[in-house]
Amino acid sequence: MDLGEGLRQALAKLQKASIIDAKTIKEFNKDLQKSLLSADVEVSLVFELTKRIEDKALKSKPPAGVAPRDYITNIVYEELIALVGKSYEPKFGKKRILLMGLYGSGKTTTAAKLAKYYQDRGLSAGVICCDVSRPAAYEQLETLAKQANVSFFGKKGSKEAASIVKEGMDALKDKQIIICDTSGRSGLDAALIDELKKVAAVFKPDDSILVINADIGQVAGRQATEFNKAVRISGVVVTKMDGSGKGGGALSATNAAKAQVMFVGVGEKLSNIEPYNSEKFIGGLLGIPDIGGLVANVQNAIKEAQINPEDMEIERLNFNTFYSQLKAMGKMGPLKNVFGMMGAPDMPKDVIEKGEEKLEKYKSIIGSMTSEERDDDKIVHNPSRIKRIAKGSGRTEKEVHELLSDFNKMKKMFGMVKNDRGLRKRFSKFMQ
Ligand SMILES: Nc1nc2c(ncn2[C@@H]2O[C@H](COP(=O)(O)OP(=O)(O)OP(=O)(O)O)[C@@H](O)[C@H]2O)c(=O)[nH]1
Ligand SMILES: [Mg+2]
Repeated sequence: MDLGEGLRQALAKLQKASIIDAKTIKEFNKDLQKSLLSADVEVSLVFELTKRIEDKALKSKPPAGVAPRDYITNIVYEELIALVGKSYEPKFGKKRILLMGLYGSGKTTTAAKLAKYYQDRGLSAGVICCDVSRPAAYEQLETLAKQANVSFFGKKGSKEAASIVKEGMDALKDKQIIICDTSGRSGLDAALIDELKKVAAVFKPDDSILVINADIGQVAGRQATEFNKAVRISGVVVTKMDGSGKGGGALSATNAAKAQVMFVGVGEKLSNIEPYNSEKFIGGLLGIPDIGGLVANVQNAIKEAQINPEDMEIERLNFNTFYSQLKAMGKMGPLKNVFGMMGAPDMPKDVIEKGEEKLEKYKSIIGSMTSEERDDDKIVHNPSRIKRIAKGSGRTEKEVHELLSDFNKMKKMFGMVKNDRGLRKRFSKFMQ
């Protein structure tokens, strides 16, 4: 099964769910795990990802106006983006690009594709054939260069990659983009490392790119790490994304190996290359072509909720704000039904009814707290502090405990209000 199909099915199920609870999330995660694993995404990455989705989905609530399933979709989307790594934005300036990789990974094709890509965007480009092991490498790149309408340099029969590149740089010195194709091997052996190092020493590439075939899946990570250790790479091109079900595995493993995916090959034609765009990739997988729009909406709503000043007011419940809230309630007169009218969860009866009475008492108790204690209720829960506060305020320890318990009740209610945007609005209006 290809990664896209599995994900689309899992997401479709989630979108159809009438309620989204822990069970729904768990089921979705199971499907997600199955499809990621079948796309060759590394097992620990898969489990870390679904754990994060579960945590985020269950511990936070969608902001008003955002449907739970869109909210969850956004969480899944963000996690998948984090899994497959950042998009790449090519810079359009003079540069030398060294391509390397194992047999058949797509180096030669990519050399011509990249040269065309940059030339189509206004930069002059040329390619150098430094593959000294494959018999027809010279002809292959020469033909592709002609098709791409870019310059070509090579030395038929020469086995000296480093001297070829030196001459090639000279021959192509008026080109803004120079791309060097190198020999492939069945593995990264000492001879290949040596050859690549010699070429790099002369060529001094701005980008050293490892070309890998999407079909190798998670092995891409190990390959990126090994090449990076041996010859230092600045990024990766993943080819054959068009025909592989293991693209997700290759991208995630590359990202886990801390290598940037720069371009992806998406077909055999010379124009079939694009800068890596993880948003587009994930949108395609999820089968939501307008995922960008959906996600932007959800993200805006989340951002709005985060910068809401009412939110901050509620966040800062400490003994100072507790006192002023009690006072505000006192001014409202008969408080009994106010919270009910707002649609708030029930504020404990005695806090509401006796709020006014308690004000004086609480004022003196809070007055004997240190400013540290007023800021952080947690440290007050301590027998010697309670004793000291009671003594300082001329109140009993029981009364201090009473304050602490009322404070906790209000804090709990604030928590509920905070998580409900509509309620929060009404509440903050009422408190002003
Ligand atoms: N479908 C598809 N085919 C590709 C893509 N990139 C390369 N190919 C094909 O993969 C095959 C190998 O590509 P090459 O560019 O010759 O690979 P290479 O790494 O230079 O191979 P060696 O020089 O033998 O190591 C060719 O048939 C290409 O047409 C791609 O993005 N999509
Ligand atoms: Mg080649």
